[in-house]
Amino acid sequence: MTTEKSKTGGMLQRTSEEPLHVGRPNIGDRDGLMQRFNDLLDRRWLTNAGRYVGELEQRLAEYLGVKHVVAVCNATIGLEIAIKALELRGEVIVPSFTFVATAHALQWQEITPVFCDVDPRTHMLDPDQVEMRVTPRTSGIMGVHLWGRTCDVEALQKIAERRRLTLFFDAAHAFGCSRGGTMAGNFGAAEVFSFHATKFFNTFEGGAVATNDSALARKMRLMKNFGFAGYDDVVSIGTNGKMTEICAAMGLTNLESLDHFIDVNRRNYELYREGLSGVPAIRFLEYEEGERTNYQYIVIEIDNDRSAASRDEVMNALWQQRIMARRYFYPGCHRMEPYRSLAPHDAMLLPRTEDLVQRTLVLPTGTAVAEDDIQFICRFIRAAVTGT
Ligand code: T4K
Repeated sequence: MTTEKSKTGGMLQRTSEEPLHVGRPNIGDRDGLMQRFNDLLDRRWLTNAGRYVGELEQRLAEYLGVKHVVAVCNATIGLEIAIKALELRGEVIVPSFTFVATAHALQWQEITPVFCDVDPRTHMLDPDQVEMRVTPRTSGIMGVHLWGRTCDVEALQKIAERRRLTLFFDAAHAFGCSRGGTMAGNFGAAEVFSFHATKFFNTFEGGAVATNDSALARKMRLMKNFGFAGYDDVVSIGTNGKMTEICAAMGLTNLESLDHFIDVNRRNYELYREGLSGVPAIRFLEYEEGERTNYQYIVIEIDNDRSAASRDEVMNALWQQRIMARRYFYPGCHRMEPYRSLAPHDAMLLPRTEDLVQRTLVLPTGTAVAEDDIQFICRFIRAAVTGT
């Protein structure tokens, strides 16, 4: 890629027309994928307890070291099924700084998501704040592992035990991550992963609920298939949460390239760190030493008071270069409907979330992003933030 000085503010110009996305899908071995596609077409088995879904569930359970993995059509439905199977009701404490699916999965079942503030260092639930949001109506806590790190599981577990609440996790970002040497998938009553196209490990659309509770797993397996225990035998409420065979084929294929995807993400992360080091107005989200992580999001915070350009100005300038950086999770779930109308004063209780949504910027990564793309992005952001 070549670059040159532009007329405006010494900004650099990107010459490639190809947009750079935050969530370009990683795609494993295409020949292997096509073989699996042909095989499932030959067998004419497309969904409903297919061979590939069974194999994927087994491989995932081995990888995570967890007893049960229930594959689902996406993480949102996975969350809904877990919430229903855990018999939650009333209120559940969640962060507002998350993708809106976290809150919607509760509200969809007329359970109130009670938004709680986060630790500004990790962007995840602050246990002290959680404690303050417990009421007699609270039935659970849904921790969200953001960006490829796990939240403070131990502190949340203590609160849950003391207050007799159900603890479970939205682990949409945490596939392949560990805490204290234990893989995410083993914490709380259940953990829900997303395998959406934009996740570093994808099944086109998809997700999985992991649990070590056999009774819960059985219940969720029934629920994802309308409650059918056998032909003509419906034993519980259910929905259609099944993963298709074509999605499982993609998952099995991508699983074979998982280490490669993580290596590329780590390389990208290190390039960004190096390229943006020593800029006082930029804070990098760190990963935890000694833990496994997928490095799947490149998250920076721009200090609007110390930067020559605000976060939004930087993002808009990047978009003009076809670098589609995202300000996840702006403006916070509490400022989205229906939550904004249901609890209009929540913003006052969430000062750190309010601050974070103005500072955070997520940058392109994954196998579709090349080294010189990252070097350009870093030079561009550095110039915008330092005003040079
Ligand atoms: N909990 C959390 C914490 C989550 O982050 C999510 C989902 C969920 C729960 C629910 O999981 P799922 O039910 O989706 O399994 C995206 C994803 O759709 C969503 O899965 C993800 N989190 C969220 C953080 O990001 P959008 O609205 O930002 O997607 P979109 O279409 O703007 O795409 C993101 C980027 O990826 C763009 O830069 C374009 C690029 N892209 C996208 C697709 C779909 C591609 O290059 N190719 C593609 O095929 O939500």
